[in-house]
Amino acid sequence: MLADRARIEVEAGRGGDGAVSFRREKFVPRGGPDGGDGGRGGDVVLVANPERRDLSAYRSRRRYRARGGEPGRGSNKHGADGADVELQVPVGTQVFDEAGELVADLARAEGRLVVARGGVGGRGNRHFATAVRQTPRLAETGLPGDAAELELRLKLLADAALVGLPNAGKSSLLTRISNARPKVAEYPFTTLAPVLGTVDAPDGRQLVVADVPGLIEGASRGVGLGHEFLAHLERARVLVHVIDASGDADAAWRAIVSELSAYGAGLDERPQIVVLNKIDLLPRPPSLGVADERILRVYAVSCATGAGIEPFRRGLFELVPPPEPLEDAAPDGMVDFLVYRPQPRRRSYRVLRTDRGYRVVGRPPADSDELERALRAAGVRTGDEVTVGEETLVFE
Ligand SMILES: Nc1nc2c(ncn2[C@@H]2O[C@H](COP(=O)(O)OP(=O)(O)OP(=O)(O)O)[C@@H](O)[C@H]2O)c(=O)[nH]1
Ligand SMILES: [Mg+2]
Repeated sequence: MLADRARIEVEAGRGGDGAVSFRREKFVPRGGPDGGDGGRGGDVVLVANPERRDLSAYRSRRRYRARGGEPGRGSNKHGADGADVELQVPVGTQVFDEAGELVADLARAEGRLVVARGGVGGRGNRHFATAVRQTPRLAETGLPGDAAELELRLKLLADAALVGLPNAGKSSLLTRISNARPKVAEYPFTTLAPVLGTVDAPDGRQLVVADVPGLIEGASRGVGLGHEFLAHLERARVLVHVIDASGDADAAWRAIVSELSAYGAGLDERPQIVVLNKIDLLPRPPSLGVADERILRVYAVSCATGAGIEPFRRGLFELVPPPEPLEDAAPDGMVDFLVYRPQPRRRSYRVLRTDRGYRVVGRPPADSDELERALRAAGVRTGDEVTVGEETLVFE
């Protein structure tokens, strides 16, 4: 079954601490400070990978943490940056934050989104030398990395999508025209999750066609399998409306169109190719009684015998318009590189590590819980001394 949703927790790496160190040289009794800076923490990055089909990789594992930066060392040595964690997701993945807001849409192959930015490394003690303080016994701690809880949702990138009542023969049609082999059976709601198939034209063109579960009247209110699969249709440029022509084709057409319009998102305005299926069961070729400007063309086929399938397949290539360039496409053709900032972090204070413990400089947060979290994130443990302003406290 296609995994089209996943919830993940991401945490970027903490920046490495700056070092407290002094030069040691022969004949130089007191060398100057030479503590290097800590490395940056690794980012957590989503990468749109065209070889991924769904989000099943994120079903079993939910938490992803990037490595922290290494601490700085003596002799002005920088700590190494923490490695990034790259999470491969299918093209078409949308990212939502905890509030349910859409953060990004990875609609293009190789698009990248930094979902959690690594913390900056702390500065080493050489940055803290002044005329009066020539042997600074303090250095900055690294900043924590961003953390976020995200929901990933996959919207299939199909050129065309099959819609229709259950049992109309949508899966049979996809089997006829594409490489996909969805389950076909004589009972309604055989298809429970969307299936994609690739249709090849003799000239090498390819179309991706989605088979989605059948809709019934009331689907937009949650009847049957409901309408949640309709989200997958939003990106299809043409709908292929499959109708069992051995029944009342006009009524079937109206029922589906009213569900599409109840769903919204412009689905009911999408151009349609109507496929009247199961003509092997009819004495005469059927015709559709509705005339509607959304209907591009009507085909009569039999998925059972193969009659009419070839003209339909050719028509598909003719009627599906070429993809529109994405609005956000970079003008120079470069892949998107986006950064999602969960909470913009501009801190009014820093946490310094001293030889006795820690010192908070600047304007510390009024909220003591926030300060405690910041101290913990900086590596402060129970029993450590923390100086805030003029006060020195023991961290508990
Ligand atoms: N006689 C005849 N039967 C057909 C034809 N096309 C499909 N069927 C049968 O109709 C039944 C339903 O076909 P499916 O392809 O599973 O229909 P579906 O629209 O995908 O159904 P859901 O997945 O339940 O929405 C199956 O028993 C098929 O064998 C056809 O052209 N002629
Ligand atoms: Mg089906």
